Amino acid sequence: MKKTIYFLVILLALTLSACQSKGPSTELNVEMTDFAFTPNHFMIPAGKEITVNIAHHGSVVHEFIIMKLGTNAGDSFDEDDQPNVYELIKVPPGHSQSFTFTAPSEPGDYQVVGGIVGHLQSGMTATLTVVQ
Ligand SMILES: [Cu+2]
Repeated sequence: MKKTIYFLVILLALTLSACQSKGPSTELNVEMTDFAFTPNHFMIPAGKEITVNIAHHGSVVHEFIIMKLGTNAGDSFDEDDQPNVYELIKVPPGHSQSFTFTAPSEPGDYQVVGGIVGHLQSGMTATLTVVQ
């Protein structure tokens, strides 16, 4: 009997943690390294205030740029991409900081990139899915 209860408790814990990682969240935890975002897919609810907790483990400045819906930075982020920026967060190396922004009101997949020269090409890219 004890074993059954133990098993059920573990099962419940696994189910709860699985649900949490799948649904949209108003709190994003992002790890920055040279040169990646971990995780590289996020899901947030449209129009809500979002908190981004960034843990920067890299050795150079990194950015977390959310591109406007329907746009992407292409092969590299440059001057032409500036008007398509929805939100830009810049983090110096060794800093772990929290930021807030308002989620876009339109559902869809938004591209996230590192905007510093060479970072996008090196793998700093992610997808932000906005759901209604
Ligand atoms: Cu970067």
